[in-house]
Amino acid sequence: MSRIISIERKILEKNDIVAARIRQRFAGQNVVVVNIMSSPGAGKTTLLEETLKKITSKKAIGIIEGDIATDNDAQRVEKAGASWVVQINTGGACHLEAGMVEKAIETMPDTIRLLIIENVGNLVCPSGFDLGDDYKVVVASLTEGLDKPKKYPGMYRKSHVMVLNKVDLAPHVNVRPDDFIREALEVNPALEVFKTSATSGAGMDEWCAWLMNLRKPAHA
Ligand SMILES: Nc1nc2c(ncn2[C@@H]2O[C@H](COP(=O)(O)OP(=O)(O)O)[C@@H](O)[C@H]2O)c(=O)[nH]1
Ligand SMILES: [Mg+2]
Repeated sequence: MSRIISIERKILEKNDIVAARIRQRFAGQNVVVVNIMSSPGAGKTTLLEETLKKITSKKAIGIIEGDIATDNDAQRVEKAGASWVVQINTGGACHLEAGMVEKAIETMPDTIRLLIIENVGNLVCPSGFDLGDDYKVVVASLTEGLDKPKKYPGMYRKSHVMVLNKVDLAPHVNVRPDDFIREALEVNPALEVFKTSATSGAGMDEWCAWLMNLRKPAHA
């Protein structure tokens, strides 16, 4: 049993070394890195497509897509106007690791000021792996049910921001957005919260304004 624990620690230590390297590289270039995480289907790619349509003319945005298989999401965000896109296929792994990101950014042009990473859909593993990011965002969907922040506290504790998406479905799923937000804040009172519907456009202006005004934080 102790052997399993020490292997896990070694994997995480190796990941942290690479993440520090990524953070150092982007600190020098003043590139802000945002790591977007959620369960599968919460609406990460739709949120990114709508975000890109609104702000890509004002800022050069690079996207790294993480999925177990397919390049569907890379195609979607490319069509929506991303300046540079790489699709990572993990081939089975349920999260991205810093080594995958370091490889992906080898071809990233210097013009990119904001790099958004869409992690593999999963509410557990992605939050355990530092990708050299500055901000972690959890996209929650109202359809997941009220109990998810407390069932998956690691994800909510590690995140700086929660985007509560699919608020347009509130009448159909018996979950009030404000109740979901209260549950999430009980897990992490420091969360900054946005309420969105990526399909109707509600709340998108506030979320896009936050992204546009991001500054490189002091850690970097
Ligand atoms: N009603 C509604 N559906 C949404 C919203 N955002 C995304 N969807 C739908 O949810 C499904 C999954 O979205 P996708 O962006 O692929 O999720 P991802 O797996 O987190 O990237 C798609 O059918 C989207 O059209 C939303 O705000 N409201
Ligand atoms: Mg997606």
